[in-house]
Amino acid sequence: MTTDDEQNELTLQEVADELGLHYMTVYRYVRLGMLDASKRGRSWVVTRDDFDAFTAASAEPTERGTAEWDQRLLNRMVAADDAGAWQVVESALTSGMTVSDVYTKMVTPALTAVGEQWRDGKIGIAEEHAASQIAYRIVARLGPRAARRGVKRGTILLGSTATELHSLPLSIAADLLRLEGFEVIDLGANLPPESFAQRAAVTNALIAVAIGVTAPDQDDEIRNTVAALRDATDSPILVGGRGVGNLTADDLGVDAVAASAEDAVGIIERLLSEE
Ligand code: B12
Repeated sequence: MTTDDEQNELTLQEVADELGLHYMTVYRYVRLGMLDASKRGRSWVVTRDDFDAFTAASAEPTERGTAEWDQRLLNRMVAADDAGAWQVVESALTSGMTVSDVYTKMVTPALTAVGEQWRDGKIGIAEEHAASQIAYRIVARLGPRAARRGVKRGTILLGSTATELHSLPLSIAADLLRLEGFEVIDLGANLPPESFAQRAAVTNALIAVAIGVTAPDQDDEIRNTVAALRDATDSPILVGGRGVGNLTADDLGVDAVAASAEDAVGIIERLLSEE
């Protein structure tokens, strides 16, 4: 007996037959995130809807050509396909994307889409967690490529509030700042204010402290963290991340609010020139 789902699914061999392609070509499309597929037991299957979407997309080239990197990465992340996700990143790097581009044009939009799919009930917590783990492994592999040789522009201490659990955005922001020549110490999420402050007090060549917040309703926690940091250091303090929402620097008692890691670079340069 077959379920409705099974009737609407194609094996990779069936896809290959319908398209007149070799099985391995179709398998490559899947592993490169070009054709959406999921595991059924030990085999990959493609839903009829995804097959139709793939053939429609192949028929009319999009504005961005065939390399819709963020979408391809998203497909592999949601399918919990770690090796395939890395293959997409490697292909993007080979085609000339920079590490910074991979973070801002692929990993961040893919994670944003994962968050939206989870919020809209299209994927469950397990898929969201699996996708996030894959993102972590991508960050780990990209990390060495974000290191810059030579004299550093000073140290930025990066951390979070005690109730913030999102550490991935911090890791990504850290690498984006490293790519701009800063030394970055990333203390991660879930950080007690007094520990953050103690580390700030003993950090050499500290030019700024950045607090990253992604979860909503962190206002009071941010203020607690800022109060502890102000007692420990005279360095400027900035706050960044989507959890800041509409809060201003004045609301939070900090020197600046940065919408993105790219913005943070200009803000830190401005704050240093004002000192
Ligand atoms: C992975 C994930 C998790 C994982 C985190 C794993 C980890 N170790 O990081 C887990 C499962 C723990 C989690 C938990 C929760 N999550 Co969550 N999560 C995500 C997800 C899918 C990806 C986050 C991510 O890494 N994004 C990639 C980063 C790089 O993108 P970004 O945040 O846009 O960052 C950019 C800028 O903001 C900036 N930036 C970021 N940080 C910093 C720091 C500094 C200093 C600077 C300068 C700049 C900067 O630079 C980036 C590049 O430009 C997002 C979806 C999304 N839209 O991001 C939801 C999301 C952030 N989560 C959300 C929610 C609601 C939660 C929970 C409350 C769910 C719950 N009910 O329990 C909890 C919060 C727990 C807590 N108190 O922290 C919401 C937040 C909504 C909001 N802020 O209003 C989101 C947006 C999902 C959604 N669409 O609703 N989550």
